[in-house]
Amino acid sequence: MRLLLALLLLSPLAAAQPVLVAEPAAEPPSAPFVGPTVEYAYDDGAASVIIGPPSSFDPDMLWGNAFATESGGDEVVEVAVAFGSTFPSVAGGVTFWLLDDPDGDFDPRTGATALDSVTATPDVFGNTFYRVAFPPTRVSSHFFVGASARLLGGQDRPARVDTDARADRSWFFYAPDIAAVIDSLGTAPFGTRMDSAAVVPFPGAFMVRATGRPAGTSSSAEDPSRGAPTLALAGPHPARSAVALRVTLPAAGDARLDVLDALGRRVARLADGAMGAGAHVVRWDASRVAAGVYVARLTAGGVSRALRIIVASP
Ligand SMILES: [Ca+2]
Repeated sequence: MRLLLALLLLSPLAAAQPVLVAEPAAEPPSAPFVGPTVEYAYDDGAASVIIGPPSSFDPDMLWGNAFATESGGDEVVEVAVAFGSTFPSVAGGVTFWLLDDPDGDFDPRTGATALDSVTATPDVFGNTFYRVAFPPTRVSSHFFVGASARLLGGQDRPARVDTDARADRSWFFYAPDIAAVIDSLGTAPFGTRMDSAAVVPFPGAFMVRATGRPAGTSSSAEDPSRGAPTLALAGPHPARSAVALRVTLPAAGDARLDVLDALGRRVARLADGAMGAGAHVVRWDASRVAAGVYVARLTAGGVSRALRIIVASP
């Protein structure tokens, strides 16, 4: 437990940040949807503690909340996170994750798999939420939303904790590459629930929220049945070891997804056969290929799509 204690570096905000940066007065842009929504949140909008890694290592850190899906909110369209003002100091942005966790235990280490992710660079800090629009994504009875980033140990403290709020549904992880363990968070080298008295000096809820709406209310512009097959990145990029690709098919049919190296040689075949209509996240384990540029090629519905992928050194 002494080791685990050393892995956590938590500071009262007042002590860590004697001078807070000014918060911008302008509201961040709102997400492009209208209609009734469900707001998932545990915090009350004011954090008293910020969390980051200790100076002994520079990890990927993931922090977020587990929620039970509410009626009328089973299609997640937005994730919102409030950041500590000591962030960011490493280029690469923040990855915002949505995981489905149907086993109902509010524990993302068991049974949770990533549905989608969006990478962006926050431009607001403090108790102002940075909002990220998600492709409308259906969740089951329970889900987990979080943010991950590559952090400088001892310097970055991006995760804001509301110590007035319940702590038993907030989770905190370190890993060398979060994307590589996102579908099996139980294997992350370090993970804790935020009410664990042994390792969490300041229990509370992370300021990580989600917005849901009734499933099936997608506008025609978002309807995957319109248009041609598409291929897009669905995870952090450049990738280090795990690459997530989002394939969207307007109609069910045969689809083939290959990865080619810079010389056009096939290095992986990720799909070859029947695939249903709609969006699918397909993962490529790039841990055994050399760093460099690759091309993902999707062939479906009589058309071909290519997407450039950069695999970074681990
Ligand atoms: Ca679970």
